[in-house]
Amino acid sequence: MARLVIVSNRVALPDDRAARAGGLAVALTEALSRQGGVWFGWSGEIVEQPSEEPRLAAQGNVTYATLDIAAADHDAFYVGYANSILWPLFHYRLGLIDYRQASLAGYLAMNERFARALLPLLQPDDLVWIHDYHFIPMAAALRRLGSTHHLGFFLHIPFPAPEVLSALPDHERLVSDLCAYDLVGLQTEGDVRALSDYLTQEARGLLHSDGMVSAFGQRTRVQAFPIGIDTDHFARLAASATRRKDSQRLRDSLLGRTLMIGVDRLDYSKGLPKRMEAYQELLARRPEHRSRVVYMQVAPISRGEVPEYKRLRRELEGMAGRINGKYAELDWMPVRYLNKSFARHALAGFYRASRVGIVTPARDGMNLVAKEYVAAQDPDDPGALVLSRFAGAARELDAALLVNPVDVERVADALHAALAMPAEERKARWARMMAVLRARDVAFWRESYLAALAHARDTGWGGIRALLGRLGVGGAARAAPL
Ligand code: ADQ
Repeated sequence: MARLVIVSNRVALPDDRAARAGGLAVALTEALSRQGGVWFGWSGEIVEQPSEEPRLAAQGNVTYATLDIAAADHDAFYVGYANSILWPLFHYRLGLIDYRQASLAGYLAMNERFARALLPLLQPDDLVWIHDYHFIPMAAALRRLGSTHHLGFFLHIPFPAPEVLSALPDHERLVSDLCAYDLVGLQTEGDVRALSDYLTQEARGLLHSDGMVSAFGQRTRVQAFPIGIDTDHFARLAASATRRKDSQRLRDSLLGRTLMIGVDRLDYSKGLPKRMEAYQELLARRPEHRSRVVYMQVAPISRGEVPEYKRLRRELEGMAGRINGKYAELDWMPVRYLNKSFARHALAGFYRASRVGIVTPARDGMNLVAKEYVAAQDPDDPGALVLSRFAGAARELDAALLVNPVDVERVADALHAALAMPAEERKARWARMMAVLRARDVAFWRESYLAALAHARDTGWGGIRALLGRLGVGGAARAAPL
């Protein structure tokens, strides 16, 4: 069995319990310990003079290799290009893009640097699986250094429509670099359509009947792999969490009131201000819910160094304060707004205690919270999910109450419908969603992706490239005719 090499911005190191707790980290760790291999990425450390050599730690047959980065590189690569250009662009927020050429230069330079540090760790038959928008140019950088490895990429965020993507001055370079992978995995069929449209319309590429795409003098496979969660494990966690102290404390604090929950990183893609507005609209239009429901929004601060996130934080504090100021009673606070992270078992218990899950991002690659909320429910008395049609998860969870988050009045209606939904309907909707989550869990996602990557190696351009590599003509592969 080929070794697996995972590349991601943050590495779930063996001693980092918080980072290793999530379903994705567990799934990747499982595959690594089965196949042996390397997990490579940023250490999370910003230092004055970073070493070019990665720091290595081993556990069993897995090596963890991490690089520190300098403050200026962090600003250009992570804060700048990744999070102030690509993140808003891929989430359709063109007005929030803070474009700087220095950010692009930093992004490309960091990808080169990471590629140079990774290459010596690779063995010829490794399957290399690179994650997310921080590392789109990594394959091209590795190929320039002569790599003939089988390189796969998975994008966790949405892929934007060609009209949106072409607002980026460097769009051609970015997509051309994406085509240096043997396999490009995206979250949904909609994302696949968006990239295929770009390749055919903007890049005059060709879609082949076998699912391959040729563009920019390269050949790659583009396919949807909707990410899942560890459904059964999460369901068990939620069932046992009801006996835990934090769940009991939450239940006691409600004094019999109905709980609605939102759990999101504090990010403008998650649609939080519109969600607060919708809740306010619910209280305004449906006075019967006043004093009877509590909306708890858990929103840990993320990317606090990016100015737009600071602004969002102030806006939400103001909104939560205004709703509470307007509607609170002596013994009732309509909104509980918490900038905190919780352990997974605590979160699982909170979901289960909530009659309504509110997941209304403006755009989201998938949204795992929607899936976790469903998995955490009591099968005999499940809650209802109100879900944005712009979350990738809406394709699979179409038995949720689907909403357009900008239509605040209709979202308020959906919240009311969720609160009023009879038990039989809640059970029927939940059973449909749970069946999908069981069939397409995170292990299914991982195995489908890895099988497709191995297949791309055996059959596609990757196979020819690997052969050329074995014959010692590595770098030439990129220039070869299709
Ligand atoms: P995110 O944008 O981070 O992920 P999401 O899919 O919702 O969004 O995942 C968040 C994860 O963090 C969930 O597992 C959730 O439980 C956890 N989390 C959130 N708030 C927490 C808190 N307060 N305490 C503890 N845990 C918390 C990106 C993309 C998504 C895509 C994922 C996976 O933006 O669209 O679904 O990657 O591919």
